[in-house]
Amino acid sequence: MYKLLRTGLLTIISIFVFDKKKLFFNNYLLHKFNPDTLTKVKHLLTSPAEIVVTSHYNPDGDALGSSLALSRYLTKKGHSVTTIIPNDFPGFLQWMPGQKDIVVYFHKSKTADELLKNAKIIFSLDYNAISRVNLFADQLAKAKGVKILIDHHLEPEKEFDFSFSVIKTSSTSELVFDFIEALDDAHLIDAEIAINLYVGIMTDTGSFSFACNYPRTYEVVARLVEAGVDTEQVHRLVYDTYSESRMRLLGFCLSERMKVLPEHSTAYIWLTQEDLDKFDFNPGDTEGVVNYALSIKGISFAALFTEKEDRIRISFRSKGNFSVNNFARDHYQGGGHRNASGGDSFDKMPVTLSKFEALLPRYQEGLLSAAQQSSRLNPL
Ligand SMILES: [Mn+2]
Repeated sequence: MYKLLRTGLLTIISIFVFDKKKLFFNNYLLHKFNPDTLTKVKHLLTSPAEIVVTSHYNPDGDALGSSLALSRYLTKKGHSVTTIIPNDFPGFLQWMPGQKDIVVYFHKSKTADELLKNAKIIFSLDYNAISRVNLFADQLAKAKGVKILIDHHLEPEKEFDFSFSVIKTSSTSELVFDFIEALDDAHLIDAEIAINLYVGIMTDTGSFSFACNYPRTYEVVARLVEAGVDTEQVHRLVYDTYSESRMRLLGFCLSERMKVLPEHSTAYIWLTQEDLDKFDFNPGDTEGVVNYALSIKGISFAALFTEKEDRIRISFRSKGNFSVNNFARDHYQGGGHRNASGGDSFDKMPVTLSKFEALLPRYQEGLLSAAQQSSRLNPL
């Protein structure tokens, strides 16, 4: 009887251990690319070609970092490469290595159209749908070049010829590192490439505070530091760059424009066009503002409503299991990641805000459980 019990127990334990191993193995595999896709892309890149690297509208640190790094890598491989982005990027990124060579579609649409038309290969970095390049979506859709996606957003479109889409990763920049390594070219990662990739990983994880629970992220970062990144200096260059008016706008947001709804574990901030004018608004000035609302104890859902000419742009952030990707998709024609997404409202500000508040009771259970979950150390 005792023997039987012991055998049974051992079996249960071994199943449990096996499952854990399998789980770990699967997670690890998620970082690896489809070998068949990889072989084909590797073959495609063997002879020098005209290549265009593109990224999304309102490019952020990851969009630029991944694009600049991939462009430099491909240039080192002997290709003729141009990076095209739809519109300007914020001032706090205007020191990144190689950024002067970027073609900004808004300013040079003719040049960009020619490049897109003639490109043999077009990379799409850090976005999951062609519409995300906004200004040149039509030209990109029409372009004859082979389209290759490298991205970490949910639900990528099927419009691409080859797709390296991995959700469980910190950033597209991390994937570009994986991509270069998978092509056996890790030795080509120099300081310039490494700095760009590091900017992408650092900004997309909010300086390693979210989307960074992957051992692989730290392995990659270790390699980037070895390749010559001064992480402290990069942090200063990106974050210690507030203008006085931006800092005062942040103060205004927190003192005058933030509403906290503890009963729904929610906090939101709203800014009208008038507010923005008062603080001499520059693109990028509200970057990160929404995270302050989320960092209040007990808050699991935060939103920032910014009035634009024709719409109200909304940024959503959440903690834990509450999916702002679903929330933005279901109510604001948007999407993104589970804990960071965006959408639009076409109502005026007061209506937008009251409609938003009216939605919250429907999500009560999820909001409270996310708040509870994020206020304790969860079992390993
Ligand atoms: Mn990204």
